[in-house]
Amino acid sequence: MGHRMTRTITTQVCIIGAGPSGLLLSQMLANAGVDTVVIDRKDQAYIEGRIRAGVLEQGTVTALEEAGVACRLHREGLKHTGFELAFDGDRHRIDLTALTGKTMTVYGQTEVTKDLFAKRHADGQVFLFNAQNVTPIDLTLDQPRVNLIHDGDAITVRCRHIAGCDGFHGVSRRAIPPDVLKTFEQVYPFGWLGIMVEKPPVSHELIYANHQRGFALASMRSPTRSRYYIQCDVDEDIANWPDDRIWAELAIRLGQDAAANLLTGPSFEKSIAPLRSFVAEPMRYGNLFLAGDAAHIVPPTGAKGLNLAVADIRLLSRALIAHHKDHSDHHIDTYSRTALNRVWKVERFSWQLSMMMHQFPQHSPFQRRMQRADFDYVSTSETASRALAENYVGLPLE
Ligand code: RFL
Ligand code: PHB
Repeated sequence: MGHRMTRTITTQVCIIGAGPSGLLLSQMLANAGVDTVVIDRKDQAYIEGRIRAGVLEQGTVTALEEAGVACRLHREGLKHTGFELAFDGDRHRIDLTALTGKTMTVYGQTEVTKDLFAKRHADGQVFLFNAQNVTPIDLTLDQPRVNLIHDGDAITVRCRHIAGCDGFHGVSRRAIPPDVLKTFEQVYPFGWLGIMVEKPPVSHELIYANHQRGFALASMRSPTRSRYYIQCDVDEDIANWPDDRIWAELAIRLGQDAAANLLTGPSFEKSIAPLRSFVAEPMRYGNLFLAGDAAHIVPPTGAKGLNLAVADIRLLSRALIAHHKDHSDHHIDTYSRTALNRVWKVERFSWQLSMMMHQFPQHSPFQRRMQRADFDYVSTSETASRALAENYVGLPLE
């Protein structure tokens, strides 16, 4: 197939992926005077429409503040000082603020993404949307490149560094030679069916419930918009879950008290997400750096995916700025080790909370009792509650 034109673009850092990781990185680099080009295989409307995370750690909010994109977040975000755990109808509140001095903020990933796009466009950021055949090459050379097809033209982006922010299904991680890349994975035997509803949430705080019939989560996006999840089979046909069945199941799993306050209505988004734990090591190969979902996946139970991505970007932006502005490679050389150190701790927390809160088909009555004991211990021990809270509000950057 012939291409109309061949074009070369030169920049300092080529960012693959315009999700929250790639957008925030380009913003932080731009603020420091480092030039980037951002490539995505989708377009802006598609990226802004992807409904995913909803809960931000204080460290994430600080990063967005420092990047200069937290104005609307401060206006519209909901501050949460705690959340609830439920086990077969019994409930226990984790007072995050009393236990850690910190809060969480409910503000959708869709909104974070919109705010970042607005600021990047205002600053004149170069984006290449709907890019095809995106291929990072010459990764161990001082001038790596990213080749792609854009609007029928063959484009080469020449740069000094490449940031692989292209999510779990992206090309960056796969560009690392197989004898260098180590991956670690656990797939869970269920998924989360999520719905969005234009009704006030059942409770002003999140409720994570483990019930004999499976996990359920009551979350929200605003005082008038709620987000619910229930555990289902991974290969479940979504057609088997009309809204009525979801509401009936939520009423049972969240427990009687919650059921009494459940405001139902038609859902306007419904999808099933698989649950996975995944880590790729190292997060750097030559002049390619992985960040966010490109390098690791956590099951959503701990609300950590987006927050972990932002933590990576804080470390990576520091490293790239030090190189391009201060000619220091210390942070570049320690990026993978420093990031992975935190990644594994967040993986541990997300895995542990997932193990505690779901119904596993293969579980024996003994393992079921272990989950109950976990819940009872957290409910009665301030030390156990604090350990959970410390992880939930977000571990220190390093
Ligand atoms: P993204 O958001 O996947 O963005 C990657 C971008 O790369 C593009 N891309 C490519 N571009 C060019 N060439 C290619 N070959 C490409 N391949 C892919 C894609 O089009 C996309 O635009 O990764 P990023 O930026 O690292 O962000 C990570 C977060 O999106 C993710 O961790 C969170 O959404 C996870 N997550 C949650 N995280 C939280 O912190 N708190 C939560 O409450 C939370 N809830 C969730 C979640 C994820 C969920 N799903 C559906 C996976 C709830 C759900 C249901
Ligand atoms: C969400 O509101 O989408 C959400 C909240 C908490 C989680 C996961 C997802 O742990």
